[in-house]
Amino acid sequence: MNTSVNPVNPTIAAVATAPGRGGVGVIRLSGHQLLPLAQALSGGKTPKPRTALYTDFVDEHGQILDNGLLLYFAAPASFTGEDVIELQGHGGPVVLNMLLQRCLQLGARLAQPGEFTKRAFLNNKLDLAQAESVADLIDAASQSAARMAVRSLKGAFSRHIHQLLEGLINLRMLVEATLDFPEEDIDFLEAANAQDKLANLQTQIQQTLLQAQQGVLLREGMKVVLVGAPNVGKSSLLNALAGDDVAIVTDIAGTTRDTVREQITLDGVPIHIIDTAGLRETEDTVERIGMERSQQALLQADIALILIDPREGMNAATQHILQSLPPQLKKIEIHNKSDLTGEAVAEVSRETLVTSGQTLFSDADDLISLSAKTGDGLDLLQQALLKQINWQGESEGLFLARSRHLHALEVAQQQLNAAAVECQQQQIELMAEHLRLAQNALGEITGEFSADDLLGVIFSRFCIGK
Ligand SMILES: Nc1nc2c(ncn2[C@@H]2O[C@H](COP(=O)(O)OP(=O)(O)OP(=O)(O)O)[C@@H](O)[C@H]2O)c(=O)[nH]1
Ligand SMILES: [Mg+2]
Repeated sequence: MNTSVNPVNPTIAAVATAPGRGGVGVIRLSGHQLLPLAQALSGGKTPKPRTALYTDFVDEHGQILDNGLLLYFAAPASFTGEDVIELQGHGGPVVLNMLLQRCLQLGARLAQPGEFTKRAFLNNKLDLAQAESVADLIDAASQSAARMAVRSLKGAFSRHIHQLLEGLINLRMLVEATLDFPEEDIDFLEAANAQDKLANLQTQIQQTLLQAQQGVLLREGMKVVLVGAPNVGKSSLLNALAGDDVAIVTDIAGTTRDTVREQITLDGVPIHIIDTAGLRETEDTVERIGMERSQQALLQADIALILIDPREGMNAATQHILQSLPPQLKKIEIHNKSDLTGEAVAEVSRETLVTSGQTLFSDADDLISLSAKTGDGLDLLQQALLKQINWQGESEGLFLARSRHLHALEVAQQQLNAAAVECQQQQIELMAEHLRLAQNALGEITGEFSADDLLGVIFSRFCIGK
């Protein structure tokens, strides 16, 4: 029997639970008119919509494959807006695969990553920002990120964008009216406070952009790379920050050969820390490759922590690599082993160095003296990291933004600024065009103006079954 009656939108099926063993495993199906498929799977039973049906799941000969719950959601009252069936069976990979094969035999095909959510979007069950927050919720690296993702999923971010859009559309109506009825000249716009309305929109979008920048941090975090000469304590600092023995620490110079990665969260922000091989002149091939990797890691970093033992200063190899770093890379110089060197645990900025009597060996703007071994001064480093990325802390207005949203907001802001210039010069036609482009940019966030290829990119990053 083939229940896939609509060749345009075939029935899709996927294991929705994570791979591996589990108490329960879920298979999810979406398509048109799935009742016959449900009957075939359950050996002739007819499930009621939104009611759990406890049943055997059977093959084409009536042999029992598994038993569990069958949930049937009739279109359009489902996640995707189509008929949806969920099979909750036993969570073993073999039994789930047998069930999945049975669904395929009944006419379903394997779902692509994100295809369920994509259908929900195409059927107007979610807008694009909400659809993205489904993936963000699943990928959330911290509780704060998860809370923000749920807020977006429930439409907080979309409502915010719609509010902006509403203001913008109101303004556009005024401006377009001026153009359509030439007798309504510039005085008409003045009387309607068009300039104030535009200024108000500019302020709102500026605030939204700031929140979005914070939201991107919360979602994507920052990459921090530890560099320095061998034995300065890079791996010890990684372990101290992670609160775990992630990397091997010994007093042998050249202990770390490969890059070691660990993720921690600071105040909800995911921080990806990369420990690298110590930098020095060496004939050892493995160590040399390790040093090349250190350099590569630095190129992808947001912040470099340059570790130094102030008694030794910076060695030539570290100096050499630091010179080739991208200028936008933020740097913090760390004077480690304060328990041995006697340097006071402190955070000092470049400007106040003279009064503190300490020396900076790099071109970093910030110096922190600490001890990776005792943990003294670790809190100063944690605060400095959050300060470097300008993290303001979790707040109600925050939403989990993506770079895509940031870009769209920036374009909208530029267009509004350009519209303000044209407004002042009484170039109403040009003003109208900039406002139109600003609206398009905002519309991209919620998916009102999204090209198919953009949708493809967004949904392909989801997991299968979602
Ligand atoms: N007293 C003291 N010892 C430290 C401190 N930090 C690290 N050490 C010691 O310094 C030695 C080297 O530490 P590692 O963390 O392995 O140094 P590394 O920079 O990772 O060295 P490589 O991997 O070889 O580049 C070890 O014996 C650590 O115990 C510190 O703050 N105080
Ligand atoms: Mg090391």
